[in-house]
Amino acid sequence: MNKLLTALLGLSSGLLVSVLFFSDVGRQNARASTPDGELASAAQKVYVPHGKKDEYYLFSSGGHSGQLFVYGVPSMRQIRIVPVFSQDAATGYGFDDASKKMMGGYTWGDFHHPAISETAGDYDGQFLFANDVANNRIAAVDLSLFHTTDILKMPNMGGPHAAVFVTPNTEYIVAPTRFARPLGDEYAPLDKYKEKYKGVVTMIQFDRAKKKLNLAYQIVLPPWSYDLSDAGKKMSDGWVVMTTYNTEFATTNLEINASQKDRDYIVMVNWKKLEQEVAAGKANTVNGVKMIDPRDVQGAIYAIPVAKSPHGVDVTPDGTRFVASGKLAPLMTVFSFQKAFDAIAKKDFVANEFGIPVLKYESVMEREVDPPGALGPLHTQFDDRGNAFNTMFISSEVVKWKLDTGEVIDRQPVFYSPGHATAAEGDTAAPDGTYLITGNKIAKDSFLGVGPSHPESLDLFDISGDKMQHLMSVPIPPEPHYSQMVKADKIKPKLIYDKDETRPDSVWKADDARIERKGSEVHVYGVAMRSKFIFDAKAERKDSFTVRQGDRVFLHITNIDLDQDITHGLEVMDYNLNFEIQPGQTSTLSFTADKSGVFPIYCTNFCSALHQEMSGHLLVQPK
Ligand code: K7E
Ligand code: CUA
Repeated sequence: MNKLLTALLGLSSGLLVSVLFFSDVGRQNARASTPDGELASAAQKVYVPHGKKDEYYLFSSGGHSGQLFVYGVPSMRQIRIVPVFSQDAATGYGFDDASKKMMGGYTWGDFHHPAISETAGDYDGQFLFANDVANNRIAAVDLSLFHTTDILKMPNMGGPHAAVFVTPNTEYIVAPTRFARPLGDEYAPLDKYKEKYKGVVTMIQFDRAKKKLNLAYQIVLPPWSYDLSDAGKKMSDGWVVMTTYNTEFATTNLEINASQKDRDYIVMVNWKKLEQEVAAGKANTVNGVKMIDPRDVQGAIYAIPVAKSPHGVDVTPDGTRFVASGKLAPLMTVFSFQKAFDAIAKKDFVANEFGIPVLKYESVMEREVDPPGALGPLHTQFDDRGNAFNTMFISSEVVKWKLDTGEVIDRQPVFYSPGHATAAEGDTAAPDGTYLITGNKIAKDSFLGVGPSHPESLDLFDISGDKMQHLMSVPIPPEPHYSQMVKADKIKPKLIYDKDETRPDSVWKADDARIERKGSEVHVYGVAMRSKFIFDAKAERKDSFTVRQGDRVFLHITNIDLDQDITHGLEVMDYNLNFEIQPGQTSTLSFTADKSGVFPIYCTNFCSALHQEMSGHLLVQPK
């Protein structure tokens, strides 16, 4: 066991905690002695006066909150929370019928890695994709509405952690699994791990017109753990690279048992080849999904040894290299796609693991970068001038180094323990080289205390010069893993929902509001407008309606205020119901009126001076 592993394992015994503590005292002192001039320059760079807008949107994953956090850069003001995998009372997400159905019975998700849709290797700003590691789902968020438009459940998976990464034209959204599991929801004891358990990569397509995700096919792999992945671009377009750990096949006590071997693997898969094979009908069907074994396809899969238990793997903007970060070996390894292709052509293989040809490390590796004292590299980002930026979880810093030479150019402290970093336009073929944020796991002394658990934080750096400049820290709810920083003018938000006159449940004129009864179903086709609800235009009291106890009630409400920012909400008292209807939107909320009595209804979203008057009644006649 090396020293670092001992230190990592010492986390539970408090050893690592004290290591962190000492280095942080040094950081606090360094921060306190920052010259005033430097502080003033940092303050000026992040100040965005009222009336001016930020240069970038930052979309940060919300981890186990299941949400997407939207910030502006460089002000680092939080602008929005978009619910993706978790219920949200503020927007009624997970309450109305459509979003409830989309969530598929789950009330939360563990969202790690957002990816913006790409066209020709550039963020096109139309959609954002998200993964739920806990419940095997992928979501698509429409960035014109800032609303989740589809969620896809993936069978045969064990936590799509290495997701989501998109290919350069969003041909595929790539989602490799973290835990190997028996296919088809089958039972198999852990003793049968090596034979019965499988790793899987799900390849998903997205229909932009219908805003729908579709399962294209799955790739079956050895039962290793797939940690992170990235898609090739330009000369490496067509390939996906993934880091693995637990190539030891450990089934218990992974912190020790999955860290035995000196090397794990980077797996390279050629999705263009597999796509052709699947199209030619060469796939099996498992649990309703087309599944292909890449070992049956000549030239579709290779493994490259890499320093043990790597975490991130990131393809350079020009697509010529990929950089792996060694969680347990404190170094970054630069690999060359060209060298890999040459080694494949020469059949320069050292072994065969599970039927996968293993390329010789020395033949594919270009350089190892090992800055002294820099510990716990997790993720790599890039600028437009050939530099790489690495987060160091244990030594709490960002290291800037030259891709061509491995020369370390700058190191700056982070407050504290960064996981991912995100560079402006970072995943594109042409990053901006302006800003970098780190998603930090520990905030410690950074903000006012809020009890035993502190917020997580984001640190913003100006990376336009040779030296990085730390500009500010902001708190963020749990938990920032990866994020996407995209030029503000690429996002085209709509001000009003498109008026869809073809929807049978929409009502666009107040006079058309009506109630239809079908047996025990009551359908209310109503409108919300400043400052009233109209449920039944013909009734004496248009803002109230009566049902019988046990009826199933459907509230189809259209917000006919076609005016930006005029949003209405609707709650039904004591029924635990609330939803939001944005301008031009029709939303349906259904429930069973199982309690008899009188239940006030009111608008929950402040919409006009007479918002308080925007109310009515649900009357439920006892059985
Ligand atoms: Cu937090 Cu990308 Cu799930 Cu690394 S992962 S830190
Ligand atoms: Cu409508 Cu408040």
